[in-house]
Amino acid sequence: MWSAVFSFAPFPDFSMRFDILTLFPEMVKTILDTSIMGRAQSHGKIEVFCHQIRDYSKDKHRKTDDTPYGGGTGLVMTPQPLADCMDAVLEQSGNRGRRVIYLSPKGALFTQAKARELCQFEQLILVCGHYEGVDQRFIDEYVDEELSIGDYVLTGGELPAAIVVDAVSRHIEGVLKCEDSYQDESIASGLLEYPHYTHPDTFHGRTVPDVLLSGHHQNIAKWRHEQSLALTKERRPDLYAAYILAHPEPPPKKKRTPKKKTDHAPE
Ligand code: 4H7
Repeated sequence: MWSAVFSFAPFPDFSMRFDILTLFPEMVKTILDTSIMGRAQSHGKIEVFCHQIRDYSKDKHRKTDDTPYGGGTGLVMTPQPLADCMDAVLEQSGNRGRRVIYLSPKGALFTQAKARELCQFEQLILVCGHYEGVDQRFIDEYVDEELSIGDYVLTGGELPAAIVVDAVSRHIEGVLKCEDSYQDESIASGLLEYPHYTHPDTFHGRTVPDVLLSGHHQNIAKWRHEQSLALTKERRPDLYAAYILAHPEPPPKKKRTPKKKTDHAPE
């Protein structure tokens, strides 16, 4: 009876809404309609809307870019289509706890901690720049936060936007199945993941480590942790140092020295 009532609930309980402003909406949509992000959308855990900035251009040729003031090479995205696109999104999506993010190599580094922080918002609006980027006046008026996914140069902010949606969505309840999230433990703890093996037990003459075939859960957990530690120490000394600081080794247990038996009572 209750389920019948709730199935007609007027408010869908979407956990998080993402709006992406871009000149190439199909590029982002294709990525986010696939695999786990696609499933999260069809299960109503996240909503993704891609908006074509060009649709808001008031130019007779639907232009969205122009030459930079002061000269120089390349084109800059003009503020009018971006601002009108943003105003339409803000109007559509009502009064929510939201954050407007501009993806650019000048932004603060996007990390796992930032992904966890951003999943608290009800809506993220992601602005993708192309060409030389967007007019600074649009950024000053609308953008809360500028983020970079890493120290490399890309042709547009579309892939970074898809990466932010993916990394943030993983923190929303119900997006990952139990077995998907289980794998997260080691990286979330600040260590790199241990190596994984599946069938067959011999492949091209290479065997699976014996401990994984032993069925001894405690030994397996210990082996995996040791592998994670060794790999992190070798490849990411920065992460390793932070991990060791946060997890100091417990002091070695003192050996108990048996009390000497005395004939007479202590004085
Ligand atoms: C916004 C501003 C993000 C978007 C400038 C975007 C790397 C990242 C872009 C630019 C991006 C990242 C302008 C940077 C042209 C490159 C030659 C698109 N690249 N461009 N420059 N690391 N590129 O998150």
